[in-house]
Amino acid sequence: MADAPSSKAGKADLRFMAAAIRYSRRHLGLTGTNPSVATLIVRDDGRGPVIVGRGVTAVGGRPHAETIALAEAGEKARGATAYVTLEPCAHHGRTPPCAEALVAAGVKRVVAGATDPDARVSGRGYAILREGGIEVIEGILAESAADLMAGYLMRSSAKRPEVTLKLALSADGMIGRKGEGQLAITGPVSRAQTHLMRAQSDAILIGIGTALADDPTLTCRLPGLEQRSPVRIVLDSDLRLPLSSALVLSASAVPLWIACSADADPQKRQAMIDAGCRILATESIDGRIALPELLEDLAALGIATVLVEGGADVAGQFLSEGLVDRIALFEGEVEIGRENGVAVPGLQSHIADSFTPSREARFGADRFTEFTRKP
Ligand code: AOF
Ligand code: ZN
Repeated sequence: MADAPSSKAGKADLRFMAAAIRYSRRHLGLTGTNPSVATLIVRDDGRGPVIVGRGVTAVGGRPHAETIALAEAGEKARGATAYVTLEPCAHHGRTPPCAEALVAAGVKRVVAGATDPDARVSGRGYAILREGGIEVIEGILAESAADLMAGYLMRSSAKRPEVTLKLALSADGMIGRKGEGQLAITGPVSRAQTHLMRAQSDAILIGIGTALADDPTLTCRLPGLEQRSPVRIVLDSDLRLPLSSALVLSASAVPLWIACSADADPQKRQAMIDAGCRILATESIDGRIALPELLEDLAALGIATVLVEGGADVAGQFLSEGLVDRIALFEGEVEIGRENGVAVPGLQSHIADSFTPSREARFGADRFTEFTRKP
């Protein structure tokens, strides 16, 4: 991640901001339409810097990180430095402005990561701090801070969610075998990682082809994280998903949203609604859901991050329409063979043309690469 250095920030500032960014991961996917923000309050009484208060945006989005960190620091906040991964808010929402709280607590310096694009904040948070006599250093590790809030930032600025395409590829570049349902391409460590990605996403999306072939549940099944399953979305223009599918049968426990075309059979629609599903009637072109419209609707419903999990056609459609922001590519050791294999159309050229690797890892025997869009 190419974070720009700043002349006013010392080594300790970078270290504490990096720690704040790591801490902000704690509530990823749990803060509703609010981003998961972290605040560290650090003071140095001559014997080296010490963290005296820390906070991360609470589950559900409130209280904000600053409120929690200031409450912990108490009087120790006076004269301290606050590290905030996002510009402190300036608006009277359901809580009073964090920028005013930092001033009132007597904080001396604020070191901030990303600027908040929310029209109620954008620059005004910094202005309140400065007017209150606080030294403000903006944009420290801004790219890393923004990376963890990409969904929030995308929803605020582009009015659509951030889209991550998750793919498990065989050693010869296939995502499955023709005519077969789910196939174990990657190992257990990769699968656990996928379930963690689900837990940290607002929604997970598949096409009707995958729903029919695999009959998946798409929930997060990591021990302890079962309650963190995202909204499940199926692209199903003609409402072909059976009421007896694992998805529909679990619709009362985990939300299931069906994107169908506006002229889909009204009786089938009603049956889905009665089974606990939410219907998203969307324009469709040649039997395919118009993705830009659907994404706009999802953003309006509060969805900031979408994990696209299959299959080949859906992946190809998102890629060719330029709607993928991030690719999570898991590569296993299994060979499938070209004749029987199913591939995502144009995957390699899309990656080469529009994406750049941002993270690499090994999960057991599998290789993992995350790609983000080229600037
Ligand atoms: C902060 N600290 O921890 C977060 C912030 O509905 P409200 O009142 O909670 O306001 C939501 C807005 O607050 C959101 O759009 C973003 O601008 C900001 N998020 N701000 O100072 C935090 N999560
Ligand atoms: Zn706030």
